Amino acid sequence: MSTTATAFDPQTLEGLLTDGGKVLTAPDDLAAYGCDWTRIYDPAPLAVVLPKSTEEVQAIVRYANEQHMALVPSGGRTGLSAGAVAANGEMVVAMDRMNRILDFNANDRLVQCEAGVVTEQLQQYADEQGLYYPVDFASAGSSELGGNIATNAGGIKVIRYGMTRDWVLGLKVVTGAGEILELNNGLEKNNTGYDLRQLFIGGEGTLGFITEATMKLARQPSNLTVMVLGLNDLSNTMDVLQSFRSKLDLTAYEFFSNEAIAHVQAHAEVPRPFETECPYYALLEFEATSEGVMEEAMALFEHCVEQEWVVDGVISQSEGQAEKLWQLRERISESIAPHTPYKNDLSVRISRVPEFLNEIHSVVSKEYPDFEIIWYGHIGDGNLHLNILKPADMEKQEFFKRCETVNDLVFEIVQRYEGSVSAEHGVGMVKKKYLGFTKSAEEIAVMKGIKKVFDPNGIMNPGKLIDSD
Ligand code: 2HG
Ligand code: ZN
Repeated sequence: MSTTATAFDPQTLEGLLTDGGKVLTAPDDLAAYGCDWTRIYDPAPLAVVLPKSTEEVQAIVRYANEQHMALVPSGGRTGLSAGAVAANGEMVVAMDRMNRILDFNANDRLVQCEAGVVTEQLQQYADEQGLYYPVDFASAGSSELGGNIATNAGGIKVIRYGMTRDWVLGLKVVTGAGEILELNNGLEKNNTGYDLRQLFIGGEGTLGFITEATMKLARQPSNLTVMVLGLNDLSNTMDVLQSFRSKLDLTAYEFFSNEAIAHVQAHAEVPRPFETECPYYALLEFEATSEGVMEEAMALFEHCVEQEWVVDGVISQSEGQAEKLWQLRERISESIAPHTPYKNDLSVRISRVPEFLNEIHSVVSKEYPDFEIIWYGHIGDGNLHLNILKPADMEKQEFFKRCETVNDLVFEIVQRYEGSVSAEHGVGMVKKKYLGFTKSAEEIAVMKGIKKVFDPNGIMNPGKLIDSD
């Protein structure tokens, strides 16, 4: 079917929005709502619609089915795989006005939210209740819950708390066929066959739109303490991880290269953690719940130094210091953004990370010796962010084209290591053509069959994740 509407009349659509939703068609709005943080594609939506209720979303989906109109869901648009890009005359369905926290129950530790609730808003709300929403990442101030769920967002605390999927106990969705489904109703246990909720989590809006979610909250962590350690050898990051993990429950185990720190220093004036310069750094975090835990952490640090795994290190003595040390990791992405990075978000089993990284590094640097390669990521989850920076004198399109030529080599390594071409950023438009490096043809065929069930006319976020046959 055609994914572009032929005769679109904003007033007809607005007439269907009986709860106060609205339609935008001004060029500035189209430009803003038509793209995410990927910045590879030029935004070209037909219009933007901002519904106020699930029933309005249902009316929009039914209208789109009648009109053969493609729909693109839009949350905070902080994605990095072009999952929320409208570059082909689609209608953007933006959840910004569905941003209310609807209900909270302290006994259940559940909070019911509309899809447009901003991640930080949920984190703050949980804090006010004396609880904790643990999914966290640098874009928490802009990203919206519906988008987090649709992309199964990960972030910096996955080693302890898992991905967004682990916190969703209920969903309200509008399917591509225009049906409203209420899935799982906040139940912790519900063993009644297929769990359709899980298909919408990480489904990238290709099956339907999430309009509400019931999220689980955790107890607040206490006295989070951060260590940054300098290492000479990448393989030692795994020795250090195993040592610390054997005695402490880590809430984070992150990694970044010396080149990454140099960019943060230049961009954000964040000081180095210590004088000694090392090729690699690990950042770990744990709850220092007692003096004993702190002593244990220091003993582990000394052990790692004795083994010559760690060259130098620093430990936070206050919340403020912990936050400063986190900036070394959390501000990398924004610091390299001016260099138009080409991004890959890869994962393998954690034991294989060092050899995997080294192999990819040598392939990319052999092919493009003049390109700067920046490595960082959630190494405790086996998740590495590979960013290749654009040389200042090279055209953006030319640069991306060259990076794509090396992708086949990179993804061949991913496939050989049985890893993933997208660990946490999703597939969207950017990684769609590489899906076969991680999923088998049979698995992709089943995914297409599932899409057909929920979205028979192929109007939901077409061109993302998989093509409907
Ligand atoms: C992070 O871990 C984000 O900082 C962004 O997932 C990664 O910019 C990137 O490549
Ligand atoms: Zn990340």
